[in-house]
Amino acid sequence: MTALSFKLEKSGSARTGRLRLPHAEVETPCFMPVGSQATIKTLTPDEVAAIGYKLILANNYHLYLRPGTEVVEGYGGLHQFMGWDGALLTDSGGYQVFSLSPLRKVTDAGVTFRSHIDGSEHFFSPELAIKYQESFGADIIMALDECPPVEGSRDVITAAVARTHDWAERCLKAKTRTDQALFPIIQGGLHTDLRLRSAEGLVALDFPGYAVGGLAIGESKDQTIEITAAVTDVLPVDKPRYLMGVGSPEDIIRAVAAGVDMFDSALPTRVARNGALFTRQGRIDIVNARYQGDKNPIETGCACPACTSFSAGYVHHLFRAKELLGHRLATLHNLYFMSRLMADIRQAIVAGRYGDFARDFLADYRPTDE
Ligand code: PRF
Ligand code: ZN
Repeated sequence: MTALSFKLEKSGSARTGRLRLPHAEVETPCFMPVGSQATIKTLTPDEVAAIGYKLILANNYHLYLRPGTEVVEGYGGLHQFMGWDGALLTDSGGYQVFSLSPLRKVTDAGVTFRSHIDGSEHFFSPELAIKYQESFGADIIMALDECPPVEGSRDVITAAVARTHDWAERCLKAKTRTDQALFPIIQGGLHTDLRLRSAEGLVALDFPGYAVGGLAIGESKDQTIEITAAVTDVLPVDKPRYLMGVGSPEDIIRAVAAGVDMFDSALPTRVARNGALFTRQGRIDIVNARYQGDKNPIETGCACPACTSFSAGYVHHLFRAKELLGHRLATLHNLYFMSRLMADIRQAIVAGRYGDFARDFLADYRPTDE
């Protein structure tokens, strides 16, 4: 079985395509909900599938630490463990080691880190990151990378690019399963020349797809898009491009125009649990007193399970009363919004009117700082 095939339906700077994976066929550009701990928080797999998702994310760092690779292996892999029969992508844990671990030491051999759960010491090498991700069995697995801070010196970022390249090569060699696709991660901070060096070096190794990492970590939105566009420019047109950790509706709209096919972000689910709900006009705060007694849905015309059965005033009440159903309905609404947004994006690209679609969307949508 080939692990991945990608067919462009409409090419151009904004593209649509069809991504065939062992567990699903996915239309791109796509958004992948984040389930780091083998759950899209508050939802069952059936609910995630019902609002339009066929490919979701899990995380090697979280699942290696808890419940551990042997436990998941005992179920025959992550699909069986979590009861999800769609496609899965696991992130290598490279980024989480840098963002979550209280202490870490990176050498060419790998990264030694402490668990954010119990402080215990662990080690990831490129080979181990592959071994663990092979035991989880996701359709797409990610190479171990070093994600330096954007404010890092040029020397630090140059070294991270070299190490990330070396690690990607070692991941490729360590891989044994033929039913998983391995994507490497392009780093290089905000330095266009380092980004191109990273991208061109990884392209020469011929992977089935490429990820852009090290962005959306504190730089301006204009910088995120500028670097992304520079990188996609040197990537093969016939392979999927994945922009990691992006993001917000307004960032996705612009990154699609820069040629990105895949996105993931915990933002829609995380802010939902704070009562921040997406609408075409921007995010609303459902906890605000103005929604008390409101008999309209969260967003008029929204076909999500929350908007078709409940009022904004009821969801407001659930948040005020700290009832868990509020978190569930808010999550369903935001993920449905993202799924619908991606479908609208694909439709606009196919119709050759993406430029107008993006302009109209951005004119209506009031962005939030986060
Ligand atoms: N590397 C990995 N995962 C990631 C990132 C990265 O740079 C980012 C950066 N936004 C999100 N997730 N491995
Ligand atoms: Zn809704």
